[in-house]
Amino acid sequence: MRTEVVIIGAGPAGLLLGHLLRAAGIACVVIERVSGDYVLSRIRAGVLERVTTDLMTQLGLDERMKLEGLPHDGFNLADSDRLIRIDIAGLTGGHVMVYGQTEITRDLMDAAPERGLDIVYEAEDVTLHGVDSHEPSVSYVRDGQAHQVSAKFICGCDGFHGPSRQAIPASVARPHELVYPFGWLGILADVPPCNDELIYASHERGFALASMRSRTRSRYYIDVPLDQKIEDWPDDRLWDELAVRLGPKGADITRGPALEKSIAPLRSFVFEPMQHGRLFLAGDAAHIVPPTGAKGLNLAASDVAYLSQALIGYFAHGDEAGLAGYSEKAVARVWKSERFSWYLTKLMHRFPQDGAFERRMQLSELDYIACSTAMQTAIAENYVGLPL
Ligand code: RFL
Ligand code: PHB
Repeated sequence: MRTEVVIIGAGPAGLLLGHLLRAAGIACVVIERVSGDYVLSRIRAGVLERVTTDLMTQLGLDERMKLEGLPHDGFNLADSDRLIRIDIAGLTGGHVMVYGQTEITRDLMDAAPERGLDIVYEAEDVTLHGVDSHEPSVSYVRDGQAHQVSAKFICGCDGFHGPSRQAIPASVARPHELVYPFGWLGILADVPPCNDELIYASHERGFALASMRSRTRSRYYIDVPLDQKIEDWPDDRLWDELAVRLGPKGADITRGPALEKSIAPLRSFVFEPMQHGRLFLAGDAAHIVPPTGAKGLNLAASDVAYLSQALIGYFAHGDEAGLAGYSEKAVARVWKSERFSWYLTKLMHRFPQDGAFERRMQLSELDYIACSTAMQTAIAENYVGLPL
């Protein structure tokens, strides 16, 4: 089989890119390792920046997001005693949208057949060939049958563990990585959120986040050492810990049975360059941010905004300049998000090597943020999303 662009991975990056290319009349296929239901079962991001909501609007796929999403004009940082509200709307004129990654993914998957976007699910042994050549291709096995798709370009949107990044030779690869000594234990429950807006809390006992998916569905996280398992955290123990760590709002938590519980390790990672020959990387395939800044999905969306423009320029006018400049443009934005996510992670988490002095530094920084509009503005403009 032949097409113009093969996209590996049907996460938000791959699906958004596929829809944007189809909307411009470019033939493409998305190849995904697992089933659609499995992709939708992964509970991940909850906060969307304008760059992400704008792409959904541009595609005409924002109807449900506008109805069910919750625009948030602010969020809170907390220590044990107080909430510090960051007034996103007042300080930047913008807002973020609380709408789950699962929902955005579902909207993109549901619209695929009517928009002529082919998605091959449950493709095994996905392998890239000839990324340096003019005729790259991807092979895979489905239902025991071998397939090969050749194309002008391959877009690797296959997340941190996918094969695309590995297809870039070690001689040109520049990976940068920081692994954190904890993970986030998340719980999803059908209970009303403890607060109208998100709370990122830094407590003596560790980090906690109060988030939500709707007015009746809450998402909470705490940080846990990497050697801990889900079984160490029965629901009651987790609710007790959240009630303590969430400080002033801990008492307002409504408890309920977990619909989902999982532990995600935290990592900062940037892979440069984000292109090699005819292969382009986008989203988690090229970079990971710790979730503290709510940036991962939004970075995937900004990569795809740049990459789709470059591909559309190529197919419309044979213009190669956009493609040649993709990595440099995308990486510049990636590092800004990496910095913000790293900063908030360092500010809000207890690190095992830290002592009383480092803790006082964190509290003193929170104190400064509480009384400085300049600090709040810097945090708000990063949280709401830097311009493309
Ligand atoms: P994904 O979503 O990982 O999708 C990659 C897809 O590629 C498939 N794949 C393969 N396909 C074919 N062949 C192979 N060999 C393949 N190997 C893998 C996978 O099955 C998958 O379907 O990457 P993508 O599209 O780049 O999207 C990135 C986002 O998913 C990620 O950055 C966010 O979820 C990060 N994130 C958050 N981002 C935000 O913007 N706001 C948030 O509030 C937010 N919260 C979070 C998060 C991530 C979290 N975890 C679990 C890491 C909260 C958490 C807890
Ligand atoms: C979430 O709701 O899952 C969420 C919200 C904000 C974050 C990370 C995760 O920073």
